[in-house]
Amino acid sequence: MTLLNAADVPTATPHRVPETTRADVLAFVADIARLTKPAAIHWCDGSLAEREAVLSELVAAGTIEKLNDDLRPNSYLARSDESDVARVESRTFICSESEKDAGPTNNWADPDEMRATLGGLFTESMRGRTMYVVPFLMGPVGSPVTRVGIEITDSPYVVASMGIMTRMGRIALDVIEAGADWVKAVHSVGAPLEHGEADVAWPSNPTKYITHFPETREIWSFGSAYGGNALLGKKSFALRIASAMARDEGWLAEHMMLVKVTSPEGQIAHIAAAFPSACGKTNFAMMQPTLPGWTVETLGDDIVWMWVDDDGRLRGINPEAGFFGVAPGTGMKTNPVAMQTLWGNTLFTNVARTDDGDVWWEGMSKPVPQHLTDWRGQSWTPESGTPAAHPNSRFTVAIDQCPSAASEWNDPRGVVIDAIVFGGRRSDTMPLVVEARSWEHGVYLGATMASERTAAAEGVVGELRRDPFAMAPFTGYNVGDHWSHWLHIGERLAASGTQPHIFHVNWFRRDSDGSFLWPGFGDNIRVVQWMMDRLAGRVGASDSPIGALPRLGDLTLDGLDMTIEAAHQILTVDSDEIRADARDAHNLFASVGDTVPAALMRENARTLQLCD
Ligand code: SAT
Ligand code: MN
Repeated sequence: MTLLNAADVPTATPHRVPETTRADVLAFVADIARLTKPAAIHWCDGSLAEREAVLSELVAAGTIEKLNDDLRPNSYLARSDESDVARVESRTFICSESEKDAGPTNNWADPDEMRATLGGLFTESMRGRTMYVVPFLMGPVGSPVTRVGIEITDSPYVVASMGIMTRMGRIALDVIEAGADWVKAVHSVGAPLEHGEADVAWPSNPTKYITHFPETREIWSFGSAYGGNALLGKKSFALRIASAMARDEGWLAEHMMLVKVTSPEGQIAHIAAAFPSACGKTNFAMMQPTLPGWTVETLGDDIVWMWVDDDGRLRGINPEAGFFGVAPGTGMKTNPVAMQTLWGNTLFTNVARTDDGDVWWEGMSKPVPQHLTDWRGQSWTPESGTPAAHPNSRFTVAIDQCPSAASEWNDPRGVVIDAIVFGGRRSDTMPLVVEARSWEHGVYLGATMASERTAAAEGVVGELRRDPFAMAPFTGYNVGDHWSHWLHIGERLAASGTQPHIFHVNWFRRDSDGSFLWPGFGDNIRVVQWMMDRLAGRVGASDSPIGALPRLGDLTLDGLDMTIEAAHQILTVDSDEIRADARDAHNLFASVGDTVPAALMRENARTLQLCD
């Protein structure tokens, strides 16, 4: 089978023959090749041999280096360009036909104008490079919400990462071959190579565009090779495009982690929790409970797709197959399961390297090594005064390496969701945990959640930002319509009497001298225990303007190094703070405008009323 007109694509390496008969796939690949003029085309099959070839190519190019095989088998370290280290929300666009559909939380661009801009940027943008065709599945084979994409990219680093983060290659092409619809994703680092020109270790372009066309289900990304900017199965597809699909088709695509919790008595609960990037989803997903007899098993750490099943219950899967986790702060004390997961077969990005060829980052261990090579590739000592690992440095590793992975993680039937948790990083105002009064009130808590900024995206770290459903940068349509969609799903679940309980948590509350009041990590099981008591109807609560709070005696606090005053402080709310917060939430609603559901306006008014 000929893939392309030979005149269009100069052949540096032999083309692999695509094993698809789908004319739409062949046309897509041919069109993009004609536009971007790569030196070669490689169809990814997802095989081990292919993976090894791509990794060797990356080593040869200086993008990654192999770590010491005795210390970290089959693992690699990538150092990105210093200007390409996180998602770029200011360069991320939703190009819906109407501006209103993008809503106030997104950057909107006219689709025709954006297509014209992209047409210019992508013209010959892959010159001198190999263009990889990366078919990938989001979700296990056979789930009702599993979807397929094809990412075309000129970055072998993206290929290696997508191979870990998704079910990539032949497995996805087979689903397409069987007739599935698929999402178009086009990615270029935007750094064409002239004949004979030497490459840089991390090709990228100062001009960046991360663009989404929700109506035609397309993604075009230019200029960055980092994380969610470039691994287009993740935020771009599994959240921005999938949320638009989910709205149209009646399901949910959310920025959540998913766990299975088992109590000593054998009570099982599946909990989906939404927190903004770098607020502890991965730590929660891999929690090692400090209370005896409890287990937490991991289903996912970043994205959950949920649907209403034939029995009217909410079910969820994790569409991903790997973790792209924040390295700094991950250590044997904070997340031993992650540390065990990272024993080998891991691609690290922007962490520091030890002199014996292993990795290191802030928070991994005490004592701090006396000498390192930092994320920029510079010699580093504790006196350097700069972080050795970039604050948004990452590990990329397959879920099946995780010792706490639940056996259901790959089950197409997913799991029944018993509880939904929202949370953010708040020094004040929000208590340790509160249970929503109703589904509508729970949607209000999700819609109005706020969090202090982290290094996962550009912006001033620490600044408080409203981040509805932890989806502010990820909802591919109008945020108010997203809230209506949640209310609508709630009505469907109410019909079968199976609405999950909704909670809001805050692990990050501080006392007046700035130190954290709650130990967090494995001790968060104490909060989960209260939630499961609530699910089983075993425990009461005290009312507050923002919902039901545990009473002091309801939470197992023994064994904690915590004063009664501190416990009291995290389990109570201050009416003045809640009132101020509800007023600020009202400002958010005013900025969203007429798409805010009336039910949420009522919840806002009720919150203010209860503060008096
Ligand atoms: O870079 S990613 O978007 O994949 C990580 C994150 O921000 O959660
Ligand atoms: Mn995330």
